[in-house]
Amino acid sequence: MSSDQTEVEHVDVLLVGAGFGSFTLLNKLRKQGYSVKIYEKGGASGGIWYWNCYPGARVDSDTPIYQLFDKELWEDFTFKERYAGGPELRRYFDHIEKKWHVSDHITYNKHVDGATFDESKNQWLVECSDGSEINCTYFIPCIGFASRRYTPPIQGLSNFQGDIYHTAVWPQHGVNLKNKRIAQIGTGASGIQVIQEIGDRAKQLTIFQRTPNFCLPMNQRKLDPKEEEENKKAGKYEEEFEKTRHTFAGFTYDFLEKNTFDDSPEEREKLFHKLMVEEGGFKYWLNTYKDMLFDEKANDEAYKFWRKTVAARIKDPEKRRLLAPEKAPHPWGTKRPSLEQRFYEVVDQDHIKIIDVNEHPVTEVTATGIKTDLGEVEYDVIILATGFDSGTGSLAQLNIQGTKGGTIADHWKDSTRTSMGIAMPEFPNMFFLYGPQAPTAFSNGPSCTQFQAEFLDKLLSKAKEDRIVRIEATPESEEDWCKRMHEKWDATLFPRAKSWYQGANIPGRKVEPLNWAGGMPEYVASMDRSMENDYQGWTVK
Ligand code: N01
Repeated sequence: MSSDQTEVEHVDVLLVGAGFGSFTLLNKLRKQGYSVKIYEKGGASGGIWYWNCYPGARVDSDTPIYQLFDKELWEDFTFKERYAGGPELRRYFDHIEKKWHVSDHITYNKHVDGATFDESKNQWLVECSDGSEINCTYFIPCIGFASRRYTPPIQGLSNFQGDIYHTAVWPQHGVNLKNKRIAQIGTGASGIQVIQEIGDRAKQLTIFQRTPNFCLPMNQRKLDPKEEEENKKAGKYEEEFEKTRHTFAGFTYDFLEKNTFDDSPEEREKLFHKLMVEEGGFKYWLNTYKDMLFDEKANDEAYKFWRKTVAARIKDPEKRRLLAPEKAPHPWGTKRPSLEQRFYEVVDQDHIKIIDVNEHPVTEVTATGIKTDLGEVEYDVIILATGFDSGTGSLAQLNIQGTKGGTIADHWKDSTRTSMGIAMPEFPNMFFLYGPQAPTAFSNGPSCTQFQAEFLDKLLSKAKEDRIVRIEATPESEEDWCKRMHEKWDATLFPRAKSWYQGANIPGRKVEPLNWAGGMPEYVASMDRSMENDYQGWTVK
């Protein structure tokens, strides 16, 4: 009963967020006979692709692996480009809804605020911001690692009388930026995509850059529908999805079985050229020498080639210095490289300026512009491409109360702690996908959510069979996972970058590994082991 004594609806499983993770789980769990609902804060499905609808939004994983691993879905939907854009991804989500008849399971514009666990009934009472409540046996937020946006505390920002847009909550109706005087803060994945999309049509664009992005060529191309059909018939899609299970980042390729200095300088140059220039995408990052992300000298080689190749595309010497500096601010690939299309040519135009905020910090935003020690410049629009409180921010912002009374934010007060990046002690019957301490931002998103969903499907099927009503991660399993998280992380060069991979983008936040750096196969094996060993790492009742 709710506080006003009306009967509260009960479902077996409540999923939060209508993106890749929840759709995969919904389809699996309803086949098991579970009643399942999705609550989505936005007005349509797509998850990150609903909210991040800024100009130029596009995925960095290539077809076919950036979709649900389900023949039923791909047999009559073919992506048009090697790297799908935001609008096409949203059409793909419409396709899933229709094909799987899932609309009846989803409530849109429903914002989950918090939840409490009822020990006597072993179920969650979930509260929404419209005051409604729902009970569920299993509570599974699928809200990803980037649903809490970050806006830096910039002096005077609220005084600005022009328009301010954050890439993570871009207006659904779009924004006309033609002939506008634009300031953009941030050059992460979102920032690079916005710049290369709007740069040509802006009257004037100033990029406020704190760290250069070591972008890689996307080598985008249109896909031939006939060829894709033939690939499907020949079983290539299944082959590609299968490969993702066996690679570090859930892509179709993996690190090479050799180290950087196993090759001669000429061989190295040839390989680097092939990966970065000829093949493109993340190959230069994830299909390269296996010591690149572990050994400083090896990493230097990768940076040298990257810099030489990129610098050759930038005519303006000052822009070249800022975008491809002689000395790298962090080891190559320890912050996420963006996949660019004409980015360096676009920013090389005279109406586009770059201000390094380390050299010329923003002192104030005024009603009409932005001040640095170079003076004040007037703008019509400020774009904040300043990212997210990544990893933990999505879940920690919700008022989800554990059995000992604290929220998730309390649980993570001293450090982020999870069991296998999927659950926590004190939060029984609650699981989360694509969150902290899983392969998440180190992986192709749909691979990560697919393998986590497969595990939960097995876990909940066994629980049903064994008549188990309560599943909770043990404190020992959490401790063990955190130890392994650190061991894997500390062996790499990742700790050397001030990145959101470890929360270093938020002033005052604890710097700690937020993504599992041990690779997808080991991650999946860890989850499976817990099942093979009779719920090892879980307390079940
Ligand atoms: O966010 P970011 P994002 N003054 O945190 C800068 C996924 N995603 O939205 O690097 C000046 O990467 C900050 O500078 P620095 C994807 O996983 C994917 O771009 O911290 N600048 C940085 O340049 C992606 O990687 C896709 O020094 C400030 C930028 O703001 C992740 O989400 C598309 C600042 C923030 O970049 C995050 O991407 C979109 C300040 N005070 C998102 N504070 C695709 O698949 C911050 N910055 C393509």
